[in-house]
Amino acid sequence: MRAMSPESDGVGAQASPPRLSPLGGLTVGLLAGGVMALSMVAVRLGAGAPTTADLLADTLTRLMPPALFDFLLERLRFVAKPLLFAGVLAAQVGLAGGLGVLYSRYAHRWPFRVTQPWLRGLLLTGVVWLVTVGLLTPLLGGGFLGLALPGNPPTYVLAQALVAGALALPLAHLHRLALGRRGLAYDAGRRSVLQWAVSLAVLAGAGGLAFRAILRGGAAIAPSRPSRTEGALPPEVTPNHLFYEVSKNIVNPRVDVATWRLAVGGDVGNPYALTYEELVALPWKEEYVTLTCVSNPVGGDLISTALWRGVPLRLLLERAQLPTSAQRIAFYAADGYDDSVPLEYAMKEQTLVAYHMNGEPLPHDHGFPARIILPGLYGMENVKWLTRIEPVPAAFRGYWQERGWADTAVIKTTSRIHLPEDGASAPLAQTLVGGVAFAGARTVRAVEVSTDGGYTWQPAELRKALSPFTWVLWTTTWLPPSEKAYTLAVRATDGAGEVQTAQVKTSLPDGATGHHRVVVVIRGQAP
Ligand SMILES: Nc1nc2c(c(=O)[nH]1)N[C@H]1C(S)=C(S)[C@@H](COP(=O)(O)O)O[C@H]1N2
Ligand SMILES: [Mo]
Repeated sequence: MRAMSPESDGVGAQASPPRLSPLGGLTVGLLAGGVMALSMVAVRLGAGAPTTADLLADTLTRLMPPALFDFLLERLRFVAKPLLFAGVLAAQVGLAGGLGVLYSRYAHRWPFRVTQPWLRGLLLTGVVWLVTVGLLTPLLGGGFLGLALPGNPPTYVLAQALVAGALALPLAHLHRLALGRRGLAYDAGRRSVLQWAVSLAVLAGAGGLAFRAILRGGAAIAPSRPSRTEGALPPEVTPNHLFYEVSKNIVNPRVDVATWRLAVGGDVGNPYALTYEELVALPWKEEYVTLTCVSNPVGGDLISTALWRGVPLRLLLERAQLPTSAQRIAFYAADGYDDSVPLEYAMKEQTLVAYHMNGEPLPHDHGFPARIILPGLYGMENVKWLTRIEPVPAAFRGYWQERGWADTAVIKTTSRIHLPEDGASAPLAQTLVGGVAFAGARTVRAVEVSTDGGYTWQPAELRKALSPFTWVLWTTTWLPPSEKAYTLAVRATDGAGEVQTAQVKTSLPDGATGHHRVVVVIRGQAP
C-alpha cells in the first residue's frame, strides 16, 4: 500500500493515490451513512440503548409546537413514531453524504500518514465518537458522555462507539474501494479483489445483523397500539395482549429486574430504595381500573381495562416521611419519562405502585417491573417502568407538560358505540346497539343513545361496573322504522349527574370532548 501524503493530489497515479471526486465522496458517504443507520437500529433494538437518533427525535418533538405534534399524532396515529425515527435516520444518511464530500476533499490532508483503510477508519471512528458524545450529545440534552440519559451511560458511550465505527470504517474503506474500482489507485489483482470481498462480507454481515434485529424487534418498533376489539363489544376486562399501548419511545425499555430499584427519596425524612422482592412483599391491593390516553379522540380505541395489583403509593410515601411542605409527587421512569401529581392524588387509597396486570407480572410494554396506577387521571400520569418517586416543587413540569399537555388532567366523560360499526349496513330488524362509557373516577350513572343524530335520546341498559374506576358496558336494542341511513350517537352521564358535553374539542391539551357518532345503513328485510 502506498503512502498518502499531503502532496499526493492525484497526479502521478503510480506514486500516490488520487483523491476521490465529490460525487464519489457523496456516494461513499451515503453508503456509510446507510450502514450507520442500520447499526443504530441494531443498537436500539439489540441493546435497548438510546442513540443520537433518539435524542434528535426527542429534541424535534420538544421543539415542535404542541398543536403540530398533536395534529401529526392524530393524523399519523400509530405510524407517527416509526416515521419520525425513520425520518431522523434518513436525515442522518444525508448528513453522512455531506461528510463523504468533505472527506473526499480533505482526507488527503489527514495529519496522520495512515494508509491502511482499517486504521484510517479507526482513527476516524475516534473523531466521530468524540464529536458525538462530547459535543452533539450534550447539545441534544443528553449531557456530557450521555451522563444525563436514562439507563446506563457506559452502554450509551459504547453504543455510540459502535455507531461511529459503522460510519467511519466503511467510509475509509469504501473510499479506497471507490478509487480501486475506477482503476485509479490500485493494481488490479488479488489484493483489490480480496479487499472487495472482505468489505462486502463485513457489510453483508452488519446488514444481516441489523436486519435480524429489525425482524426481531418488529413488534417493538411499532409501539402505541390501539386496543383491538373492533366488530364486537369489547371484553369487560381487556386481555393483556389486547390492552392499548402508548409511550413516547420508539422502542420501549426492558428493565433488568435483578438490578432494578425503586427509590423513594428527594427531600424526605427517610429516603430508601426497594428491590422487586421487597416491593412485592409489602401489603398490596387489587383494583379494576380503566386507563385511557389523553390523546384518545372521542370514540377512539386508546382505552382498556385491567385488574391491577400493587402497593398503595400512600404506604411508600408515609414510610419516606414527606416534609409538611410537600405539594406534588413526581414519578421518574427508566425511559427518561417523568410526570407529577398533586399530593392529594398521590395519597388516594386506590393509587398504586402496580406490578401485576390481570394476574400476571406487568408485560414489558406496560411498565415492567412496576408502574403507577392512578384512577381518574389520564394515562400519562400512570407512569410505567417506574424508578424513582420524590416530592417536587409546585412548578414541576413533566414530559408531556413540557409539550403543551395539561397537568393533572382529569378524565372527561366519554362513550363509544362499538356496535353497529361505523358504515355498517344492517337489515330492517331488531338491531343490537352497544359499547362502553367511562367517566374516570366519577362512575357512570346513565348512557343514552340517539338514532336521529342527537335530537332525541333513549336510555340504554348498563352492566354493573367492575369498580368505581372502570368503564361500563352498555347495550340497547333498536328497531329501525324504515330503510335508510341513520346517524347513531351516544352520551353518558357521570355519577354527579353531569351529562357528557356535545361540544366538539380535540384532545390537546386536556382530553377530547363531543359525542361519538356512527352511520348505519338499514337496507332489506331480515331473512
Ligand atoms: N415511563 C413512561 N410511562 C408512561 C408513558 C411513557 O412514555 N413512558 N406514556 C404514558 C401515556 S401517554 C399513557 S396513555 C400510558 C399508557 O399505558 P399503557 O401503554 O399501559 O396502556 O402510559 C403512560 N406512562
Ligand atoms: Mo397517553
